[in-house]
Amino acid sequence: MVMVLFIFLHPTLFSFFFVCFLMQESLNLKLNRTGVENPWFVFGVSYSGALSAWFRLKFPHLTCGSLASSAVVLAVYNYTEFDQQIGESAGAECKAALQETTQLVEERLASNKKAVKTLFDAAELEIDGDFLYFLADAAAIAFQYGNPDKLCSPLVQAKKDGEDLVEAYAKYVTEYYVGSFGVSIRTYDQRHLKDTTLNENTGDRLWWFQVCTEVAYFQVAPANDSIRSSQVDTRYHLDLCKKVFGEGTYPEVDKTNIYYGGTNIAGSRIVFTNGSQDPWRHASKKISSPDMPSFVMSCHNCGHGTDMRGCPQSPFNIEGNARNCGSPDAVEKVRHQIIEKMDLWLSECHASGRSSM
Ligand SMILES: *[C@@H]1O[C@H](CO)[C@@H](O)[C@H](O)[C@H]1NC(C)=O
Ligand SMILES: *[C@@H]1O[C@H](CO)[C@@H](O)[C@H](O)[C@H]1NC(C)=O
Ligand SMILES: *[C@@H]1O[C@H](CO)[C@@H](O)[C@H](O)[C@H]1NC(C)=O
Ligand SMILES: CC(=O)N[C@H]1CO[C@H](CO)[C@@H](O)[C@@H]1O
Repeated sequence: MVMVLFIFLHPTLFSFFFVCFLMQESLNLKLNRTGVENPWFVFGVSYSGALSAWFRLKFPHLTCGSLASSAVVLAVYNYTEFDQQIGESAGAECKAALQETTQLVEERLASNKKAVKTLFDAAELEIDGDFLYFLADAAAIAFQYGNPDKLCSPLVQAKKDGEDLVEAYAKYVTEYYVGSFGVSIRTYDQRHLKDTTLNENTGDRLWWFQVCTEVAYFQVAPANDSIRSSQVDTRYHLDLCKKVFGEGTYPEVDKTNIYYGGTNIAGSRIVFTNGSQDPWRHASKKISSPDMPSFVMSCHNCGHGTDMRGCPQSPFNIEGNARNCGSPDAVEKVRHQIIEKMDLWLSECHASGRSSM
């Protein structure tokens, strides 16, 4: 059983090992020296945050420590906390407006499918589940990447003014999520995900393959009080996996969690961080344990990887500024805690002469 995972997940970690090795060689070459072995500290955010923690777990003798920022180390099958966190991050008023919007969209999908999809410039998403998943993700991103007001302010205002919520949401989605955040609608199209030709969007298919075989994080609607459409359910995700990758493709989350330990990861010298508003934080390690401190940054727009990326973020502007976070102090405090741990672990590593390569 473990061997299967060994084949799938291990090559990634093992290729990291080669990257370290090659970087050390090229550094030594550049500085005209031989045989010097630097101490290594691993960094990563999100899935690469999990890889950062797992690399330290599997190669403790090659590393001095790891920062696992918003690291999704726990594979979750039905990840209902994702939607619940969006509700919490949004607050009562915005959450209610989002829920009403979803209900209206569902009604219009039933009465005039083409019109509502066109309103979102998303007529190409023929499968309703894909369209509803796209709309759900558009809301999630505002909280995940530190821009809650871009979504909530106009929506709550539209509700107060008695305006059409679907139109207000469509404006946010087309102007902000697609227009400025820069997401491609094709990302949500199962037909596109089936395309195996290599191009700049190949990553979409690769990510779904990880989701459909190892980690799931199926962002299903919770049974009660959901923001997203209840049509975004377990069956939608399993159906996508089957259609995109073939019969019999489903995520073996238990194997993943047994192999790496999930939130019971038996690592050491790993800092975990999470952002208070981030829907992903429930798949991370939230509780400190000896030698693996976990820090939270709490603020109005503290999201995914805020310690490394600041606020807000988008794919084209990854490095946000901590000064734009609701509480720059909350972020700076965690950054200092990370630096303290790095200093300590690097010095201990140096003193013991181990964990270098
Ligand atoms: C590199 O180091 C060697 C041995 O110390 C020395 O002979 C050589 O001149 C150095 N080369 C450069 C470019 O500094
Ligand atoms: C996930 O949710 C589906 C639908 O509610 C349910 O049938 C299934 O048992 C759940 N699986 C797990 C592992 O919780
Ligand atoms: C459903 O959610 C509402 C609103 O959060 C809550 O008041 C209610 O107790 C929940 N019902 C159940 C069965 O959990
Ligand atoms: C240790 C720590 O501060 N982790 C936090 C991460 O987020 C959860 C959810 O809010 C908090 O309960 C943890 O305290």
